[in-house]
Amino acid sequence: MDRRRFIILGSAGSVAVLTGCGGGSGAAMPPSGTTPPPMNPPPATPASPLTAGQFLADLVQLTNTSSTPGLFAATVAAQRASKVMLPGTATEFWTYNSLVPGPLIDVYEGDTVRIRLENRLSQETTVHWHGLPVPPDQDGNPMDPVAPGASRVYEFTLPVGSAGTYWYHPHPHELTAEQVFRGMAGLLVVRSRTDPVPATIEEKLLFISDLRLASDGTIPANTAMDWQNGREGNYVLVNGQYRPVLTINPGQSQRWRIVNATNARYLRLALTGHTLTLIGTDGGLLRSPVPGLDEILLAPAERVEVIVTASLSPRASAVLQSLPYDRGGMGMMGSSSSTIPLLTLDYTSAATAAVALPSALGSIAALGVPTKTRRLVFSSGMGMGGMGGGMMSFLIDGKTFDPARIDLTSRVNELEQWTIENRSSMDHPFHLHGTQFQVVSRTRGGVTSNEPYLAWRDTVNVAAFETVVFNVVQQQLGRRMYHCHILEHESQGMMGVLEVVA
Ligand SMILES: [Cu+2]
Repeated sequence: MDRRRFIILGSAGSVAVLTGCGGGSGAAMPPSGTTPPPMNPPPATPASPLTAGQFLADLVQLTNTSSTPGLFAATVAAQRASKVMLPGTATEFWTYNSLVPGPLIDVYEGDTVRIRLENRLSQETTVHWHGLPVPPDQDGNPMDPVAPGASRVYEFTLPVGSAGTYWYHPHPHELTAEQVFRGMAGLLVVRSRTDPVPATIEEKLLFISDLRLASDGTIPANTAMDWQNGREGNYVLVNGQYRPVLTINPGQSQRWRIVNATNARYLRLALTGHTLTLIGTDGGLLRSPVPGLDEILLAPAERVEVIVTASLSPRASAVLQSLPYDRGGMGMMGSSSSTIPLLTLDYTSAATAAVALPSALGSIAALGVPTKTRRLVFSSGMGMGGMGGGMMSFLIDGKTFDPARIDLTSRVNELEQWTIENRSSMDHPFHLHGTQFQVVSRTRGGVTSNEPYLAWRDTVNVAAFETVVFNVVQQQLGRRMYHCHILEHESQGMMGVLEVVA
């Protein structure tokens, strides 16, 4: 008998707790499993689509339960919850605190963050603090799982200089992809008390995720093709909403922090009738604004901060959309060739005086001259056990992930130059835990382009047959993960372990 109880609250952002014993998802394929899933296409878009055009909801903030200055303490429960997506139908998600997306963690540089994770799922999980310089044993490595029914405390202090736009998501061995596509991910903003961007420039948080719904409102398991290409849904959501509306006053500037929290979708962001001014990347502000951008490519796990200035007439309207992008997956013509509306920007009639953006933003400086170089190679090959063949495996330096193996060793505080060469015909976003790096150059088709400006990143797209060079320093001892952030690739082992030693 199914003992789960559904309590539906219904409105945007609110979801209800599911109680009772549940099995697993019942459908996810263990990446290393021996039974391949059917090579079936994703279910068709449900007949009654999601409701579009609601006002963009603010993310629900995680409440700080501490009264101690400088300490942010809270509990986050990994649990199933349901939310109405298709009219009249409850969709079961896996969530943090029953919220889709997860609660916003809004903290300052210098704060100590103490988060208790309670795992009420039926499989192990972890919380990874994507991009933050937290100690390795607090970073939710797959080697440190929290068992079903168990809990643990993650604690770390945010150093001065870490202000930026981050996110958190699970990182358990082989299970990351499923836990994220079922809803587990949230935004984490680290603020500076000396932020050079005027507070009169209103901030908007846009947390973009991908959802696939079957016609019965359930979230289906990955198909074999998803495990190959990375899963894309049939809806792209902003703050958990489908094509919401954001308003802006004529003349007003807004600061948008945008997160690509999808498993595998590349967001080639463009705002019709407008250009974007880039002011920040994953790990914080650029040295100065980069204005006049027609589009920004945001690979899975990347973040940007942009200034949008309302330069059109009162009552005008614009659409934030994702333009076609070919990332090289097999049979992906459909998804890569379409333009996807994400959000409508509606102008009010009340003009607002423009606020000038300072020409000097962050204090980012070049890291210097590396004293060690290393090279990593992305490749793909025919995997084993695919009946009749056809299943690719995705490799780093010819290997798949082994949690017991140390793949690379770095000396703490040594400046290294990493070269990531992609010998496969698909794009792969490279992510390194525990620190931010600076891209130096990118080489494609024999042409090398130096990076046009300094930027802190923890994730960088390495396009098919491209080579990317970056400089990086690891500042804490212990084991760090590096991997492809197409989460289906990560969960199948396109990942390695870096040990940072004294
Ligand atoms: Cu990949």
